[in-house]
Amino acid sequence: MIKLYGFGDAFGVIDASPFVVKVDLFLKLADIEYEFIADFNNLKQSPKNKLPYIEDNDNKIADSAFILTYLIDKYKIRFDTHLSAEQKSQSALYTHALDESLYWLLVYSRWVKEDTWPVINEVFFSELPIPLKWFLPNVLRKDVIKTLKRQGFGRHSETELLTKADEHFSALSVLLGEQDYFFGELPSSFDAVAYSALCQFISVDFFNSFNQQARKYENLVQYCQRIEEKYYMKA
Ligand SMILES: N[C@@H](CCC(=O)N[C@@H](CS)C(=O)NCC(=O)O)C(=O)O
Repeated sequence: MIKLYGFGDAFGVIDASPFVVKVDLFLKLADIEYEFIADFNNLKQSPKNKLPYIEDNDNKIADSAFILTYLIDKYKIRFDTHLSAEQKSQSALYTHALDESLYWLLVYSRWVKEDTWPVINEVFFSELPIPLKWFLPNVLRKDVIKTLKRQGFGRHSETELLTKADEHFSALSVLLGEQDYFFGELPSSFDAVAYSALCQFISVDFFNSFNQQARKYENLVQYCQRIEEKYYMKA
């Protein structure tokens, strides 16, 4: 059976990483049996030192995008066949927008925002032994701040970053409209991507300005609830 390696549930969602949630939901949508192995230490065994990765017999595949491509090819997943060539191209570009732009805004909103960092510190690091928990969280936080500076978003003000985040939420809200899924009545692989990004703002159990901005879009909130009722048995 396929093994999916992630960090584990946090803030009321099944994983703190959108990329892990993406693969998890994809496996559910594709009706592929798998075992979810949640442990922060999975990072050490990951071929790319990031999570998620999967193991399928002797194959280890890392990176959510490559994992989805692997699963689609190997298990002949057909749930994107109702998409036109144009919609498939849109799905590819939207995925890059969420994975490579909205993701960094999520990172900022959790690791840098002064009002949210204490929540993250508590949830991620409270079980670390002393003296590790006295210094490791701050070392890691400094490293994330440096990464964001290099990536570029760390040079913007919080107001500018919130505006950028809202551009993603607003665009997703328009794209979804009144539909059940992003490309109509049936789910596609983009729904795994979209839900995985949105749930990290909408379904989590804390209330910073980024989360609250996403929650202003009623159809996105309902979309997350629909997916959770159907695939995560949340009422
Ligand atoms: N492009 C990768 C990104 C994976 C990724 O960035 N994972 C983060 C968690 S959200 C991680 O493992 N971070 C740990 C680290 O960088 O040490 C994917 O799509 O899987």
